Amino acid sequence: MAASVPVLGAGAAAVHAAVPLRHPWDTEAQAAAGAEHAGHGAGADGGHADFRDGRTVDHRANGFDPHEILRDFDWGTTRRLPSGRVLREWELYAVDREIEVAPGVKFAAWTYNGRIPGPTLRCREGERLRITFVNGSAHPHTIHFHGIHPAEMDGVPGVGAGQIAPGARTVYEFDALPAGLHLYHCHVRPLAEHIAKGLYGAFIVDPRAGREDADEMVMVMNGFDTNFDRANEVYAANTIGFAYMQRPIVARKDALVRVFLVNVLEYDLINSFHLHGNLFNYFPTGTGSRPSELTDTVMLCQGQRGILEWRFPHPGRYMFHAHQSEFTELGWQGFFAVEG
Ligand SMILES: [Cu+2]
Repeated sequence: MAASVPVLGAGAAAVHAAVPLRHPWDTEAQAAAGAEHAGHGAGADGGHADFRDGRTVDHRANGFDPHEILRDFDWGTTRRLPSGRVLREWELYAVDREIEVAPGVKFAAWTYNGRIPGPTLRCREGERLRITFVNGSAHPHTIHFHGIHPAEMDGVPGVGAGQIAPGARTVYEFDALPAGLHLYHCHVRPLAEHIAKGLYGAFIVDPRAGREDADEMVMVMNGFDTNFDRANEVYAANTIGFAYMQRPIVARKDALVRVFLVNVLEYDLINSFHLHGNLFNYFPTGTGSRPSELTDTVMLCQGQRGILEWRFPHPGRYMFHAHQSEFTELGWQGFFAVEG
Protein backbone atom coordinates (compact mmCIF):
# COMPACT_ATOMS: atom_id res chain seq x y z
CA MET A 1 0.00 0.00 0.00
CA ALA A 2 1.26 3.45 -0.86
CA ALA A 3 0.40 4.68 2.63
CA SER A 4 2.80 2.16 4.14
CA VAL A 5 5.83 3.46 2.30
CA PRO A 6 7.96 5.79 4.43
CA VAL A 7 7.67 9.34 3.24
CA LEU A 8 11.40 9.71 3.59
CA GLY A 9 13.63 6.76 2.86
CA ALA A 10 15.89 5.32 5.55
CA GLY A 11 13.58 6.42 8.35
CA ALA A 12 15.32 4.22 10.88
CA ALA A 13 18.76 5.57 10.00
CA ALA A 14 17.47 9.12 10.33
CA VAL A 15 16.04 8.33 13.75
CA HIS A 16 19.26 6.75 14.91
CA ALA A 17 21.11 9.85 13.76
CA ALA A 18 18.65 12.02 15.64
CA VAL A 19 18.57 10.43 19.07
CA PRO A 20 21.17 11.42 21.64
CA LEU A 21 24.18 9.32 22.51
CA ARG A 22 24.43 11.05 25.84
CA HIS A 23 22.41 10.14 28.85
CA PRO A 24 20.20 13.02 29.92
CA TRP A 25 21.23 12.65 33.54
CA ASP A 26 24.95 13.12 32.76
CA THR A 27 26.01 16.24 34.55
CA GLU A 28 28.12 19.03 33.18
CA ALA A 29 30.75 18.04 35.74
CA GLN A 30 30.88 14.54 34.32
CA ALA A 31 31.13 15.93 30.82
CA ALA A 32 33.91 18.27 31.87
CA ALA A 33 35.70 15.40 33.58
CA GLY A 34 35.59 13.54 30.30
CA ALA A 35 33.38 10.71 31.42
CA GLU A 36 33.59 8.16 28.66
CA HIS A 37 29.94 8.11 27.71
CA ALA A 38 29.47 11.86 27.93
CA GLY A 39 30.18 14.57 25.44
CA HIS A 40 29.56 12.82 22.13
CA GLY A 41 29.13 16.23 20.63
CA ALA A 42 26.02 16.96 22.63
CA GLY A 43 27.68 19.82 24.48
CA ALA A 44 27.44 20.82 28.11
CA ASP A 45 23.71 21.21 28.27
CA GLY A 46 23.27 20.84 31.99
CA GLY A 47 21.41 17.55 31.83
CA HIS A 48 19.06 18.17 28.93
CA ALA A 49 18.42 15.41 26.50
CA ASP A 50 17.53 16.33 23.02
CA PHE A 51 17.60 15.11 19.51
CA ARG A 52 21.22 15.31 18.48
CA ASP A 53 22.40 18.78 17.42
CA GLY A 54 19.42 20.25 19.26
CA ARG A 55 17.20 19.87 16.22
CA THR A 56 13.48 19.82 16.84
CA VAL A 57 10.46 18.92 14.81
CA ASP A 58 8.41 21.62 13.13
CA HIS A 59 5.34 21.77 15.40
CA ARG A 60 3.72 24.38 13.17
CA ALA A 61 3.99 22.16 10.10
CA ASN A 62 2.62 19.27 12.15
CA GLY A 63 -0.33 21.45 13.12
CA PHE A 64 -0.05 20.61 16.81
CA ASP A 65 2.36 21.16 19.67
CA PRO A 66 2.75 18.65 22.52
CA HIS A 67 2.74 21.55 24.98
CA GLU A 68 -0.69 22.61 23.75
CA ILE A 69 -2.00 19.06 23.68
CA LEU A 70 -0.93 18.69 27.31
CA ARG A 71 -3.59 21.07 28.65
CA ASP A 72 -6.07 21.02 25.77
CA PHE A 73 -9.40 19.57 26.92
CA ASP A 74 -12.13 19.45 24.29
CA TRP A 75 -15.50 19.93 25.97
CA GLY A 76 -17.37 19.93 22.63
CA THR A 77 -20.62 21.84 22.41
CA THR A 78 -23.63 21.37 24.66
CA ARG A 79 -27.34 21.95 24.68
CA ARG A 80 -30.21 20.90 26.91
CA LEU A 81 -32.46 18.09 25.85
CA PRO A 82 -36.21 18.44 26.57
CA SER A 83 -35.65 16.12 29.52
CA GLY A 84 -33.23 18.64 30.99
CA ARG A 85 -30.21 16.44 30.39
CA VAL A 86 -27.11 17.83 28.77
CA LEU A 87 -26.34 16.63 25.26
CA ARG A 88 -22.65 17.05 24.51
CA GLU A 89 -21.50 16.79 20.90
CA TRP A 90 -18.25 16.52 19.00
CA GLU A 91 -17.27 15.96 15.40
CA LEU A 92 -14.27 13.77 14.78
CA TYR A 93 -12.84 13.16 11.35
CA ALA A 94 -10.17 10.75 10.25
CA VAL A 95 -7.55 12.20 7.96
CA ASP A 96 -4.30 10.77 6.57
CA ARG A 97 -1.52 13.16 7.38
CA GLU A 98 2.25 13.31 7.31
CA ILE A 99 3.64 13.97 10.79
CA GLU A 100 7.25 14.77 11.61
CA VAL A 101 7.76 12.48 14.62
CA ALA A 102 11.51 13.12 14.98
CA PRO A 103 13.67 15.75 13.30
CA GLY A 104 13.59 15.01 9.59
CA VAL A 105 11.59 11.80 10.06
CA LYS A 106 8.16 12.02 8.47
CA PHE A 107 5.58 9.40 9.32
CA ALA A 108 2.57 8.64 7.14
CA ALA A 109 0.05 8.90 9.96
CA TRP A 110 -3.66 8.29 10.23
CA THR A 111 -5.18 10.83 12.61
CA TYR A 112 -8.35 11.99 14.27
CA ASN A 113 -8.75 15.72 13.53
CA GLY A 114 -5.22 16.01 12.17
CA ARG A 115 -3.41 15.48 15.44
CA ILE A 116 -1.85 12.67 17.47
CA PRO A 117 -3.22 11.97 19.98
CA GLY A 118 -6.69 12.99 18.81
CA PRO A 119 -8.64 15.56 20.82
CA THR A 120 -8.98 14.88 24.56
CA LEU A 121 -12.75 14.52 24.84
CA ARG A 122 -14.03 15.60 28.24
CA CYS A 123 -17.51 15.44 29.71
CA ARG A 124 -19.43 14.85 32.92
CA GLU A 125 -20.88 11.62 34.20
CA GLY A 126 -24.48 11.06 33.10
CA GLU A 127 -24.50 13.40 30.13
CA ARG A 128 -25.67 12.20 26.74
CA LEU A 129 -22.77 12.11 24.29
CA ARG A 130 -23.05 12.31 20.52
CA ILE A 131 -19.95 11.93 18.39
CA THR A 132 -20.26 12.39 14.65
CA PHE A 133 -17.49 10.53 12.88
CA VAL A 134 -16.56 11.47 9.32
CA ASN A 135 -14.02 9.26 7.61
CA GLY A 136 -11.82 11.46 5.43
CA SER A 137 -9.08 8.83 5.30
CA ALA A 138 -8.36 6.55 2.35
CA HIS A 139 -8.93 3.55 4.64
CA PRO A 140 -11.94 2.26 6.60
CA HIS A 141 -11.93 3.19 10.29
CA THR A 142 -14.13 3.33 13.39
CA ILE A 143 -14.11 4.96 16.79
CA HIS A 144 -14.22 2.45 19.60
CA PHE A 145 -14.81 4.09 22.96
CA HIS A 146 -13.97 2.53 26.29
CA GLY A 147 -16.78 2.91 28.83
CA ILE A 148 -20.30 1.56 29.23
CA HIS A 149 -22.52 1.66 26.12
CA PRO A 150 -24.77 -0.50 23.90
CA ALA A 151 -23.07 -3.00 21.57
CA GLU A 152 -24.07 -1.12 18.42
CA MET A 153 -22.15 1.94 19.67
CA ASP A 154 -18.97 -0.04 20.29
CA GLY A 155 -17.22 0.89 17.04
CA VAL A 156 -16.07 -2.58 16.03
CA PRO A 157 -16.40 -4.21 12.58
CA GLY A 158 -19.59 -6.21 12.06
CA VAL A 159 -21.59 -4.65 14.91
CA GLY A 160 -23.79 -1.58 14.59
CA ALA A 161 -22.44 0.71 11.86
CA GLY A 162 -19.29 -1.44 11.72
CA GLN A 163 -16.43 -0.21 9.58
CA ILE A 164 -16.93 3.29 8.24
CA ALA A 165 -15.83 3.42 4.61
CA PRO A 166 -13.73 6.29 3.22
CA GLY A 167 -16.05 9.23 2.66
CA ALA A 168 -18.77 7.81 4.90
CA ARG A 169 -19.93 8.95 8.31
CA THR A 170 -21.72 7.65 11.37
CA VAL A 171 -22.91 8.86 14.75
CA TYR A 172 -21.95 7.22 18.03
CA GLU A 173 -24.31 8.12 20.84
CA PHE A 174 -24.31 6.89 24.43
CA ASP A 175 -24.31 7.99 28.05
CA ALA A 176 -21.14 9.23 29.74
CA LEU A 177 -20.47 6.30 32.06
CA PRO A 178 -18.67 5.58 34.26
CA ALA A 179 -16.69 8.49 35.66
CA GLY A 180 -13.04 7.83 35.00
CA LEU A 181 -10.23 8.13 32.53
CA HIS A 182 -10.94 6.22 29.35
CA LEU A 183 -9.73 6.26 25.78
CA TYR A 184 -10.94 5.89 22.25
CA HIS A 185 -9.27 4.36 19.23
CA CYS A 186 -9.93 2.83 15.85
CA HIS A 187 -10.83 -0.87 15.96
CA VAL A 188 -10.35 -1.94 12.35
CA ARG A 189 -8.01 -4.84 11.59
CA PRO A 190 -5.05 -5.10 11.50
CA LEU A 191 -5.63 -3.47 14.85
CA ALA A 192 -2.03 -2.79 15.78
CA GLU A 193 -1.50 -0.87 12.57
CA HIS A 194 -4.69 1.19 12.87
CA ILE A 195 -3.70 2.20 16.40
CA ALA A 196 0.02 2.65 15.81
CA LYS A 197 -0.68 4.89 12.82
CA GLY A 198 -2.15 7.40 15.26
CA LEU A 199 -5.89 6.81 15.65
CA TYR A 200 -6.42 7.23 19.41
CA GLY A 201 -7.12 9.79 22.09
CA ALA A 202 -8.04 10.27 25.73
CA PHE A 203 -11.67 10.29 26.89
CA ILE A 204 -12.32 11.78 30.33
CA VAL A 205 -15.61 11.44 32.20
CA ASP A 206 -15.61 13.69 35.26
CA PRO A 207 -17.57 12.55 38.30
CA ARG A 208 -20.87 14.35 38.93
CA ALA A 209 -19.36 16.06 41.98
CA GLY A 210 -16.36 17.18 39.94
CA ARG A 211 -12.74 16.95 40.97
CA GLU A 212 -10.62 19.21 43.13
CA ASP A 213 -9.11 22.11 41.19
CA ALA A 214 -5.69 21.20 39.88
CA ASP A 215 -3.16 21.90 37.18
CA GLU A 216 -4.40 19.19 34.83
CA MET A 217 -2.45 17.56 32.04
CA VAL A 218 -2.98 14.73 29.58
CA MET A 219 -0.14 12.42 28.68
CA VAL A 220 -0.84 9.78 26.06
CA MET A 221 2.16 7.48 26.00
CA ASN A 222 2.85 6.41 22.43
CA GLY A 223 5.53 5.45 19.96
CA PHE A 224 6.22 5.25 16.25
CA ASP A 225 7.39 2.41 14.07
CA THR A 226 9.08 4.54 11.43
CA ASN A 227 10.56 1.69 9.39
CA PHE A 228 7.59 -0.70 9.55
CA ASP A 229 9.39 -3.55 11.30
CA ARG A 230 6.70 -3.79 14.02
CA ALA A 231 9.04 -2.24 16.58
CA ASN A 232 9.15 1.39 17.67
CA GLU A 233 12.00 3.72 16.82
CA VAL A 234 10.61 6.71 18.76
CA TYR A 235 8.83 6.85 22.13
CA ALA A 236 7.04 9.78 23.71
CA ALA A 237 4.22 11.15 25.75
CA ASN A 238 2.01 13.08 23.30
CA THR A 239 3.90 12.01 20.19
CA ILE A 240 7.05 14.13 20.04
CA GLY A 241 10.03 12.62 21.87
CA PHE A 242 12.05 14.97 24.08
CA ALA A 243 9.47 17.77 23.65
CA TYR A 244 9.23 18.25 27.41
CA MET A 245 13.01 18.11 27.79
CA GLN A 246 13.55 20.87 25.29
CA ARG A 247 10.85 22.93 26.98
CA PRO A 248 10.06 21.71 30.51
CA ILE A 249 6.48 21.69 31.74
CA VAL A 250 6.07 24.60 34.14
CA ALA A 251 4.43 23.72 37.45
CA ARG A 252 3.93 25.66 40.66
CA LYS A 253 5.26 24.74 44.10
CA ASP A 254 2.57 23.26 46.38
CA ALA A 255 -0.09 23.29 43.62
CA LEU A 256 -2.00 20.09 42.97
CA VAL A 257 -0.86 18.47 39.73
CA ARG A 258 -3.17 15.96 38.06
CA VAL A 259 -1.92 13.89 35.14
CA PHE A 260 -4.33 11.86 33.04
CA LEU A 261 -2.00 9.10 31.87
CA VAL A 262 -3.00 6.77 29.02
CA ASN A 263 -0.89 4.05 27.41
CA VAL A 264 -1.62 3.33 23.75
CA LEU A 265 1.81 2.03 22.82
CA GLU A 266 1.79 -0.77 20.25
CA TYR A 267 4.49 -3.42 19.64
CA ASP A 268 5.76 -3.22 23.24
CA LEU A 269 3.81 -5.06 25.92
CA ILE A 270 4.16 -2.47 28.64
CA ASN A 271 4.98 1.14 29.26
CA SER A 272 5.60 3.08 32.45
CA PHE A 273 5.75 6.49 34.09
CA HIS A 274 8.31 7.43 36.69
CA LEU A 275 8.50 10.75 38.58
CA HIS A 276 11.68 12.07 40.18
CA GLY A 277 11.95 13.69 43.60
CA ASN A 278 8.38 12.89 44.56
CA LEU A 279 5.65 10.32 44.88
CA PHE A 280 2.11 10.52 43.51
CA ASN A 281 -1.28 9.12 44.43
CA TYR A 282 -2.40 6.68 41.76
CA PHE A 283 -6.05 6.17 40.81
CA PRO A 284 -6.25 3.22 38.35
CA THR A 285 -8.60 4.02 35.45
CA GLY A 286 -9.58 7.14 37.43
CA THR A 287 -12.74 5.40 38.56
CA GLY A 288 -12.26 5.55 42.32
CA SER A 289 -11.86 8.39 44.79
CA ARG A 290 -9.23 6.63 46.87
CA PRO A 291 -5.77 6.05 45.47
CA SER A 292 -4.59 2.47 45.14
CA GLU A 293 -1.03 3.42 45.91
CA LEU A 294 1.41 6.17 46.80
CA THR A 295 4.30 5.50 44.45
CA ASP A 296 6.77 7.04 42.03
CA THR A 297 6.40 4.46 39.23
CA VAL A 298 3.42 2.85 37.51
CA MET A 299 3.40 0.22 34.80
CA LEU A 300 0.63 0.12 32.22
CA CYS A 301 -0.31 -2.45 29.59
CA GLN A 302 -1.78 -1.37 26.25
CA GLY A 303 -5.06 0.44 26.87
CA GLN A 304 -4.44 0.84 30.60
CA ARG A 305 -4.67 4.30 32.09
CA GLY A 306 -4.83 6.07 35.41
CA ILE A 307 -4.86 9.43 37.16
CA LEU A 308 -1.80 10.65 39.05
CA GLU A 309 -1.94 13.42 41.66
CA TRP A 310 0.82 15.11 43.62
CA ARG A 311 2.26 18.43 44.76
CA PHE A 312 5.85 19.61 44.45
CA PRO A 313 7.05 20.80 47.87
CA HIS A 314 10.31 22.14 46.46
CA PRO A 315 11.05 24.30 43.43
CA GLY A 316 13.49 23.02 40.84
CA ARG A 317 13.64 20.71 37.86
CA TYR A 318 12.30 17.20 38.15
CA MET A 319 12.51 14.53 35.48
CA PHE A 320 9.71 12.19 34.47
CA HIS A 321 10.13 9.34 32.03
CA ALA A 322 9.40 5.75 31.21
CA HIS A 323 11.40 3.55 33.53
CA GLN A 324 12.34 1.29 30.64
CA SER A 325 15.67 2.88 29.77
CA GLU A 326 15.31 2.05 26.09
CA PHE A 327 12.09 4.07 25.85
CA THR A 328 13.67 6.90 27.84
CA GLU A 329 16.64 7.22 25.55
CA LEU A 330 14.46 7.09 22.45
CA GLY A 331 12.41 10.08 23.53
CA TRP A 332 10.02 9.29 26.37
CA GLN A 333 11.36 11.70 28.97
CA GLY A 334 10.73 15.23 30.16
CA PHE A 335 11.18 17.76 32.94
CA PHE A 336 8.86 19.62 35.23
CA ALA A 337 10.18 23.08 36.02
CA VAL A 338 8.69 23.90 39.42
CA GLU A 339 8.52 27.57 40.24
CA GLY A 340 8.45 28.70 43.86
CU1 LIG B 1 -8.56 2.52 11.52
